[in-house]
Amino acid sequence: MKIGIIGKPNIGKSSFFKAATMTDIEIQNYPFTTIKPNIGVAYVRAECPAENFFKVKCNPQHGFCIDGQRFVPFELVDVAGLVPGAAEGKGLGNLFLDDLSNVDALIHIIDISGSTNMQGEIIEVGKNDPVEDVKFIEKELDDWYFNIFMRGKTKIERQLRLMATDTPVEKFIAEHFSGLNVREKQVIDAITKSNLKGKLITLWSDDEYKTFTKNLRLISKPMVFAANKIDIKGSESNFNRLVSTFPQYSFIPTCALAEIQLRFAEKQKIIKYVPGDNDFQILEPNKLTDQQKQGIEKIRTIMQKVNGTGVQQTLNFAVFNLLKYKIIFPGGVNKLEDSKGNVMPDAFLMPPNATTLDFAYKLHTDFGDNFIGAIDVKKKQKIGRETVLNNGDVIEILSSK
Ligand SMILES: Nc1nc2c(ncn2[C@@H]2O[C@H](COP(=O)(O)OP(=O)(O)OP(=O)(O)O)[C@@H](O)[C@H]2O)c(=O)[nH]1
Ligand SMILES: [Mg+2]
Repeated sequence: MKIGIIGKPNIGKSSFFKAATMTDIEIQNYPFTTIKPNIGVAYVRAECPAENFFKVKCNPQHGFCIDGQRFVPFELVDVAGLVPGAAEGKGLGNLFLDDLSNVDALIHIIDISGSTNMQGEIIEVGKNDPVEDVKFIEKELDDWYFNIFMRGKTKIERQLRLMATDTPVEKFIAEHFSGLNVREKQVIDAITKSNLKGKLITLWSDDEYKTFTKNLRLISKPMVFAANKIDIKGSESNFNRLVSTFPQYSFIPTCALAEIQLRFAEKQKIIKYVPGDNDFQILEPNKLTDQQKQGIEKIRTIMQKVNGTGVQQTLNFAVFNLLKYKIIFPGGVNKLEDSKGNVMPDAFLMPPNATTLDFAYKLHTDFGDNFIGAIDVKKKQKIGRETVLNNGDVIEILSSK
């Protein structure tokens, strides 16, 4: 599972990425700092059943656990900034959208303080309207999908003519969009949402092509908005205006800069901070200068206002709300450790409809092929192969081998 970061230049995409992945990448106060994509590991935060349910300490082999909060890894991608007209080659163009073609969801970062213009140049706070930022990125993404569709339309129509009349069009459209990770089910949903069910593709109007590709984009690349630079004065009123202008979208106030500072202070053991918390504790006040203390207290004030820095909240929203993924833990009724004695070492992100059998296959092909049953370890109950798993389940797979 992979999530991409998108937005115009110089608004904090790489800062968000750096805070989430703790990798050392370039951040500058001018546009087009990032050209080649940054790919890294971010984490989604969830209650750890080891500490919260079984009351034992865990030893994660992937990700980590702090105070009973488990951090499960997934891939995050940060790309160059988009400018209006990118589809026609403006700025760096939109070729680098290909770097986002296989992501499952998008985090669209905007400068909520309105202090960067459409090209990403710094301007007076409040001079840019973030409403326009939302609109133009949407247009670029819509153009991206529309152009890909139009390039393949003739081929799709020809394929349909050659095949039996009952061959579903979604098969060909999904194949054409396979580079963007689009699945047949998503094409069907987009056709239904566009009121085009049953209408021959050759009879769709130009407007209907546009509606369909927009819906396909929304369904196959769901998006959450991170309203970044919320620390800058005047941002809050912009935020409220944005929320009321686009009631259909989700906006999370963020301060990527603060999250970077907190995570580095935590790494140096200056503070105790669990990513996603709305507060932190200073461990070594003597090691801080007055200026540093002032800086860190300023961060605390922002966090109290908007309930944390918003970075972890955005990552969690993308994984759990947009994609509806679930975290499933392998375990046994009599044994929570692996062969090396690590307690609940693994946690897996599974798609929304994943069943017990899917989980068995995820663990090992042999478990899937020789599946004879499974146990919900928390409830100590047998469950069937078709049971859809719940977020936070601990599952034991019983296999005949
Ligand atoms: N005040 C404030 N500044 C921020 C915040 N996040 C990032 N910045 C600043 O915004 C500027 C741009 O940050 P980057 O992370 O490089 O932005 P980007 O979107 O990756 O930029 P490009 O790669 O050039 O498109 C830097 O000066 C950051 O320090 C924030 O939450 N608050
Ligand atoms: Mg960047």
